[in-house]
Amino acid sequence: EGVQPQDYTLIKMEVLPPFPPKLGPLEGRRVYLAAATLRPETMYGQTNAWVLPDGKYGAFEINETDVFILSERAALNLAYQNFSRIPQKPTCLIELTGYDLIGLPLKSPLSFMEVIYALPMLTILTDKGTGIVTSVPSDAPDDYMALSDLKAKPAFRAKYGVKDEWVSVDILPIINIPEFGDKAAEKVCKDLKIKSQNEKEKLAEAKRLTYLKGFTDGVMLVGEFAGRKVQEAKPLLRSKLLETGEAIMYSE
Ligand code: A2H
Repeated sequence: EGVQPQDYTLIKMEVLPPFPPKLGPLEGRRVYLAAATLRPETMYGQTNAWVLPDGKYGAFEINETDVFILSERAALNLAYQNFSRIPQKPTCLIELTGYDLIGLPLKSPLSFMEVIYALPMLTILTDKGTGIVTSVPSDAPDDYMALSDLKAKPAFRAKYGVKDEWVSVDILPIINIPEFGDKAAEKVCKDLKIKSQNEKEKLAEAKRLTYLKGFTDGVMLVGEFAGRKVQEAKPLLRSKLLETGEAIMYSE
C-alpha cells in the first residue's frame, strides 16, 4: 500500500435476480458488486465488470438491506469507514471466489448498457480497491486489452465459462481526447502494439499517456456534462453518484 491515502469512488453494481444457487442465501437482499474507481466520470462507458477468477471474495452485510460482494480486506476497511451492519466488524454471509461471480448480470450506475456481465481479468490485484473492477474499454487500456483477449480467444472464454453474448459489446465513445480521439484506450493500445492484458510495461505506458491527456485535455461527449472538460465533470459526477446513493466514498 502507498504512503498517501487513495480516495476511490465505490460503484454499486446491482446483481440482478434470479440469483444463482450459490447466492441463494442472499435472496431478498439488495446485493451489489462494489468496484473501486478513480474515474467516476467514465461510468457511462461501462461494458462489463471484472473479477479475478482465483480471487477470494465475500458477501458482506453493509446495513440492514444492502450486501456488498468484495474482498475481505476491503470489507474490513469499509467497516472502519461506517459501512458495516456491525461497526468495525465485517459480517460475511457467504464466502465466494471469482469463479462464482463470472456471468452475474449487473445493473451499473450511468452505464448506457441495461445489463453488464462480470467477466474474468487475470491482472486484478488483491491488495488494491475491492478486487472488483468496472470496465470502461474506451478509456482504460487494461479494460480494453482484457476485453480484446476475451473477444479474440474462444479457448480463453471456454476456460472460464464465458458465453459469447457476454463479450459481444460495443466500445462506447464517452470522452474525446484531441490527441487520441473518441476511444483513447483502443487507439493507444493499437499504437503501442499491445498484444494481451499481460504486457505490463506497455500497458503502464498506455495508462500514463491516456490518464494524463484525458485529465488535462479530455472533453465529455455524453451525459449531463457533455461538452465540459473531464476535470470539471469528474467531481460533479462523483458528487451526483454519492447523492443518489449509487456510489459511496472509500479510501485506503
Ligand atoms: B479505473 P490506482 Cl476509465 N486491480 O476505473 C487492478 N486494477 C484495479 C483494481 C485492482 N484491484 N482496483 C481498481 N483498479 C483500476 C476506470 C478507469 C480506471 C479508467 C481509466 C483508468 C483507470 C474503469 N476501469 O485507472 O493504482 C480501476 O480502474 C488507471 C489507473 O489506485 C481504478 O480506476 O491508481 C484504478 O485501477 C485504480 O488504480
